[in-house]
Amino acid sequence: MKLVMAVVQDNDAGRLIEKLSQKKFGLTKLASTGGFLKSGNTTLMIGVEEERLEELLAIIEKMCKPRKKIVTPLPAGPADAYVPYPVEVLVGGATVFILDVERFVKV
Ligand code: 2BA
Ligand code: 2BA
Repeated sequence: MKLVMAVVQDNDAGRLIEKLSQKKFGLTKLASTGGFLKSGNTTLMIGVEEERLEELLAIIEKMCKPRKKIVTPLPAGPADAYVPYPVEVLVGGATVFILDVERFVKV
């Protein structure tokens, strides 16, 4: 078994969860916050049998779209040197970690 931790954008999370539930993937949704944008995103914890891993990854890839976000950096250093240039960053589709599960029990 593998544990997939997928960080996705809130905008994609609802549809993704619906699709995964339809396809009978077990999952837990965690509310999370990106360290860089400091805004909310969604982390899905999905325990999956190895033979369904590629199917799962294909669904995540299909449902999660990359989006551009504009960030205005917060002032740092002397105020008169601060020029608040907005910076464009590309977020997502999804950041996915795949871990080996040593043991999975329901008690
Ligand atoms: P359980 O299987 O005991 O799961 C309880 C909670 O544990 C789940 O809440 C979910 O948060 C987490 N969980 C279970 N399997 C997981 C996995 N493989 N990976 C990550 N987290 C997992 P819910 O998703 O709200 O499900 C509540 C109960 O509804 C489940 O109890 C199960 O009996 C049933 N269920 C879940 N998904 C279903 C589905 N697609 N179709 C029919 N019944 C489902
Ligand atoms: P955030 O940390 O809010 O990052 C949002 C986007 O900002 C990132 O998109 C990336 O394009 C950009 N970014 C992040 N850190 C940056 C930096 N130090 N300088 C310039 N640009 C930066 P994604 O890479 O698609 O990441 C989306 C979300 O996935 C992240 O939200 C974070 O919550 C999570 N994530 C990404 N890489 C991670 C990692 N190595 N470990 C844990 N979580 C990660």
